[in-house]
Amino acid sequence: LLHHLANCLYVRLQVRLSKKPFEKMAYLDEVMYPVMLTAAYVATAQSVRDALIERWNKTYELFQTTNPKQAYYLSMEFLQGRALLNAVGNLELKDAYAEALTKLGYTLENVIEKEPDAALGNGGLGRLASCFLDSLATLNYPAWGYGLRYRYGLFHQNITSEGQEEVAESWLEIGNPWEIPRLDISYPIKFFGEVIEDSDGKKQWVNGENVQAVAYDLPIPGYKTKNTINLRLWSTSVPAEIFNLSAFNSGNHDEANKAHANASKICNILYPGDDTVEGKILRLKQQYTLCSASLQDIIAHFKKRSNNIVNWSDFPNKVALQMNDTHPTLSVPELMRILLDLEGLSWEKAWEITQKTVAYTNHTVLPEALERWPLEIMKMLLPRHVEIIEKIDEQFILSIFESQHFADKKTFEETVNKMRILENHELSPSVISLFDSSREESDEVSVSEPEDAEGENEPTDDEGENDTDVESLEKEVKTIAKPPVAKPPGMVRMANLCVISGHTVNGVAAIHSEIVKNEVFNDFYKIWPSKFQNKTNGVTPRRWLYFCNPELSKVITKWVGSEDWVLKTDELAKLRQVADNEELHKEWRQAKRTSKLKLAAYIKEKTGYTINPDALFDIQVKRIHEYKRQFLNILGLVYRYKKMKEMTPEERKAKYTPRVCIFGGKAFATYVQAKRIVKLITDVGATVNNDPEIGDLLKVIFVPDYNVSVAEVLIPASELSEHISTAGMEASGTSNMKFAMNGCVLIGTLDGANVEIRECVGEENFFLFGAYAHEIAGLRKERQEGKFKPDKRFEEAKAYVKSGVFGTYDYKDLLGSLEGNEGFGRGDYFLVGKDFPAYIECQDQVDEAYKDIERWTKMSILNTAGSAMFSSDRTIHQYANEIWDIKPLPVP
Ligand code: DL6
Repeated sequence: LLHHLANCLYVRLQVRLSKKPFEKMAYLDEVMYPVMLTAAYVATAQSVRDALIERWNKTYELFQTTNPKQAYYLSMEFLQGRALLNAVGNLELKDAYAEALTKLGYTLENVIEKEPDAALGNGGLGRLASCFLDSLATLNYPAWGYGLRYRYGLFHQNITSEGQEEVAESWLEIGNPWEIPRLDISYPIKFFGEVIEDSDGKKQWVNGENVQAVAYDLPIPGYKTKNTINLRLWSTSVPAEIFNLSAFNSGNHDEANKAHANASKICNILYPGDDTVEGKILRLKQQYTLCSASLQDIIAHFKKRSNNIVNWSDFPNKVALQMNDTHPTLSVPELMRILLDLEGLSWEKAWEITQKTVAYTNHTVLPEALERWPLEIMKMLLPRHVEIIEKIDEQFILSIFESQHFADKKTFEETVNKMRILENHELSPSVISLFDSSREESDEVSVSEPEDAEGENEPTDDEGENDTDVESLEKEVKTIAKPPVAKPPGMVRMANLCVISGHTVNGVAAIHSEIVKNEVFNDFYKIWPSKFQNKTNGVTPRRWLYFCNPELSKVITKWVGSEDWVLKTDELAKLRQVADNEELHKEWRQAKRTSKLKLAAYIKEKTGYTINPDALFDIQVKRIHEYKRQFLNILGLVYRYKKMKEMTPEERKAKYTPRVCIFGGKAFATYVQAKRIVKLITDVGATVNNDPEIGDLLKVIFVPDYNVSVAEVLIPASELSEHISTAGMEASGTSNMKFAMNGCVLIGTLDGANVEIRECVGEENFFLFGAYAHEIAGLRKERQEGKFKPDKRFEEAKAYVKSGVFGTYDYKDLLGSLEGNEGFGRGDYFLVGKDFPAYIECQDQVDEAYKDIERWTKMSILNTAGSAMFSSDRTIHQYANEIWDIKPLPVP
């Protein structure tokens, strides 16, 4: 640290000694200061990292020598955000670092802001993985995370007059002082090639493209514990010998570099577009790299910890592998392949071990998000894995056949086709013949059965034959008349593979787990009810309250009597007893105001808009998606603005509470409708915010480039937070938990974790509106039948957008999605029109409630008090006890 700072001071001195005119010097200071600040950040991070490495080593040694059962969390996404504040906070060194930096002419706050966000994720799923790591380390569980080290994280979002613009996010530009490159730990990864069978009938996967996965370790410190676990991220390269030296020397540089370029592109970006075959191959390569490298690593640990006396039956007693959604599904055939082809186990043994080891978390019920990959592409890229998947599929079909009675072949085929892993794939001849022979047997039996008399009315053999003749003739004619229909391509349903292979399947909130059991995977639930569990998500109270909201944290600590709540969030419930205390109310509001002022300054800097810190701060931040219904929110604001314009200033003031409505979130680059929603929000903002008649009564702000660090500024300042998805579509949501913890009142539908949050904070402290999940299918049907009559106010809002008040952009395609009755993506599939009247009426209740500031403050306190169960510590204890069977192992 001193070395870096000395360098910076030296540069400063040189500038001063150069005796440039003052203005020039000031300019140089301006240029130099950010550079020095970055250097100060890197230096600070490196010194913290030293402490982390020491703890990391102790933890690793303990795991190695004790050999406990360990959980491995495989995820394509980890949304870590910044590490510095979290690390010094968890090590309880924040004050010491702040003091040291002040002495050197910096502030910890400024230094912290120099760290780029590690955005190796898209949204809730990735952030959940990161919260889980924090809790696993804090609770001393033996666990590691595995992911990919993307060169570019989730894109940086610029907001221009055209809407969202995506720019590559090169978070590694200044290096990553937190990571430890482990060039000593690498594993071979193969793609393509072919499968051969040796003379003993053993399968071998040969030839093809070979790359290597290299480990980069990120130490993850627990809070108030020495335990520091590992997030191992894989990067890809090629072994040195693969470099084509002769091609290079003969001037064919691109050819020489081809293998390198191919390998490095695997970890270039998160979620490369997959509309093309190349895109699909790249995504599958990413998924396979994660699974194969992690499993090779896990097996290497297992062998080392067993002192190389390997008892494979013991593997599930030592390893719990959690698949975070379906992206790591290839872990199943990869573990099977290793056990079968490399370790020589029988199919039965390998299958038993695999099933006991892997578990699957489902994070979405959206049909388009349940991954399916074209079989032909997978076969080309991973030929041996497809053989294994085919065998698992067949084994599953046979088990269905054996365990259930089917009235006829058609019912059997229908059931199997719904549930099997391979879609649009012929049943194998052995399955068909098994079915046919069993039918023959049962037919034979039925001849002698007395019930056969019931078949009296069936046609005689002769009649039957005649019928068949006519039928087949008809069929033939139809076939000639109709052009042949192209056969749909075979697909691999990853979720079905997960459900069939995993010992446990869990949803992420109570209502979501019910939908998983009763709708999405109902056929499986009927066969294996005990496989299905619920694990309501959680968030780490360290990052999401204690560190990001120090003002409120101080107030909480004072009123609950100690800082124990940071580890035992149940303590927060003590706030209930003092929720009416005026002194607490004053301190609570003061803390909120400090956060609001901070956010106001941030918004000024990023958008140029000035906002009133005394207005109600109403925030909706999350990925932009039609089901999350930012569209409902902005149409509600359009209606509000229209009404305001129709009133006299006095009427306006009497009716409306001043509000700052803040949006943030990224639209997937190819999701056109979501990008139109962003454009509409910014267009509405541009009109409303510059309307002198409206002034501070309404501001509509789009905060650009929403990410973890931006959330850390927004959430503490929020007073009302919007979780307004179409009921039944949001698996859980986790920002709803963060907002509630920070004393924010929620407005929302009965969806995802909203349901449980409302129960915990009290119905009177939650603004509920909208259709219920069980009504949605009926409401959609009603629409399709043309029975839906839209509310007049909804029509008004749409017409106001169409009128051009918010600019010249043509919103016909966006508004068009709310019209008609023709199914997905059209016909208002997300029921914005249906919920609109309830939503704006509920917002009127919010206005009223905020006018009574004591009532509002109490609601806010009760939200924090009721948020205890939404700590990821609770969630992790449940995973540990009910899925993984792992025990804490604290470093002494
Ligand atoms: O479970 C974490 C998070 C939930 O809170 C959100 O409700 C859900 O939308 C999100 N799911 C995904 C699904 N992605 N895929 N596949 O991100 O998971």
